[in-house]
Amino acid sequence: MYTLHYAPDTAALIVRLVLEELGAPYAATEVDTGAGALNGPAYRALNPFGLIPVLETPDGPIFETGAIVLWLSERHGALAPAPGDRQRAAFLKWLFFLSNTLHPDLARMFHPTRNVGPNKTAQEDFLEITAVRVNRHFKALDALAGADRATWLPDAEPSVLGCYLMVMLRWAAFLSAEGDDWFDLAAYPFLKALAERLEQRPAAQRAAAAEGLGPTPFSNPVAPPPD
Ligand SMILES: N[C@@H](CCC(=O)N[C@@H](CS)C(=O)NCC(=O)O)C(=O)O
Repeated sequence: MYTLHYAPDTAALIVRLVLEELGAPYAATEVDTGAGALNGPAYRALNPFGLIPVLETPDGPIFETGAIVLWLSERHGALAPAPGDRQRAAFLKWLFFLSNTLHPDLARMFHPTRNVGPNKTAQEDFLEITAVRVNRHFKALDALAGADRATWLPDAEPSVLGCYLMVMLRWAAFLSAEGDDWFDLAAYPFLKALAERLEQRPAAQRAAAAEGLGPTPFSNPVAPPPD
């Protein structure tokens, strides 16, 4: 039994999707971010950086989304090529691309003030430059999904990469709607097809229901209901 510390529609959704796809038993504990729980000693004991998600496991609490999903895939022997498999190198390369490059770019776009300060022009420049980068990332991922589906995003099977990528698509759609419509999933036909396929999976539907994300959480996300 794992415990996932989450807030709705955060990076914890990636972990929840993986747990649901694995069919692993877990309890989900919502972090009361509004009440400052991320700064409290109990949460800091789990993650000294005070960020979501944390997964409590028999091996101790794990933070960092990429580390959690990699650990889960290894522990359960699923959703990724196993260590030693010839497809492992490609899998790791793209997992780290998602967690080290795409994820931080998108995450920074949610917090322009935190990243470039209060100057509105600086914020607009920052968002514009980052949006160009993010679209470049999605273009590479779309080309890969089209050219090399069998090796990194199995067509019929879910994967850790698919779970990660779906939440990134969701965030891009929200950020774009709040900004100047810089992201259009239709421009990435292989990612769009993947989103439409993965969101119909029972695991994705369960995760979406748990967090109130609507019936098409990846291909056509609607904002979660207010608390
Ligand atoms: N690199 C971390 C990033 C985690 C992260 O930034 N989580 C966000 C939610 S998606 C958070 O906890 N934000 C609270 C805050 O920044 O105060 C990971 O991959 O888990």
